[in-house]
Amino acid sequence: MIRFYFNAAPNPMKVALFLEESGIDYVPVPVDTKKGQQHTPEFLAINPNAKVPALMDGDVALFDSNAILLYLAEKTGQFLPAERGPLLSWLFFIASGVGPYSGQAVHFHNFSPEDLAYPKKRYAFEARRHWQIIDDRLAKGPYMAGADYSILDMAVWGWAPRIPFMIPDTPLETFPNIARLMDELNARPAAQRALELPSKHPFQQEMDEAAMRHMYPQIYA
Ligand SMILES: N[C@@H](CCC(=O)N[C@@H](CS)C(=O)NCC(=O)O)C(=O)O
Repeated sequence: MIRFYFNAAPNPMKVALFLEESGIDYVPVPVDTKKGQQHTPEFLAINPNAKVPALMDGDVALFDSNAILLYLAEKTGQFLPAERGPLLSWLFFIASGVGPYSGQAVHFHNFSPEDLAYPKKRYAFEARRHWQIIDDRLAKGPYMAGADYSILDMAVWGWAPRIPFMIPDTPLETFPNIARLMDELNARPAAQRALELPSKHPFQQEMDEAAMRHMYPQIYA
């Protein structure tokens, strides 16, 4: 049995989409990062990086969203592009570029305790550059891997809705091919179920000082 450790953030949602699309049996386990549940010894034994998502497949512990997507695609044989070279390149590009730059851009534009011009400019610039590369890729075919819907599209689906929160004055439609893919995926019943999953659990909504301490301890160091 698979246990899926999650909250409503972009990286866990990619995995929620795969789990719902594949029909694989799983138990959702909420991890309320605003309450500091990512720092418990039990969770750190699964993910020493203290972040969601994480997954237990029997006694195999997995962490990092894109690694989990690849693992599940290989395990089930579903949503796995046939050509391994491009799959690895795009998956690692998303894991090492799109995700981190997007995360830092969201942070400096929305959560930084100081209004810092240069980090805001650098990360918005880099986020835009990375998303443009994704949009250009999607201009060449319906999906990231070409003809078929795959884990690469799920990895894009997690972060793309946050574009307006990371690049000022930039609605999602600035990237028409990404917007088209989001519309298509969001219309899928599996995406609807994935999006509803967090609302079935009582996650703390308020970003109070305790939540800031759990999630951004460097502010108080
Ligand atoms: N590289 C990791 C990043 C995971 C990550 O940053 N997760 C965020 C949510 S999207 C998190 O757990 N934040 C809580 C915290 O930093 O305390 C992945 O792709 O899974």
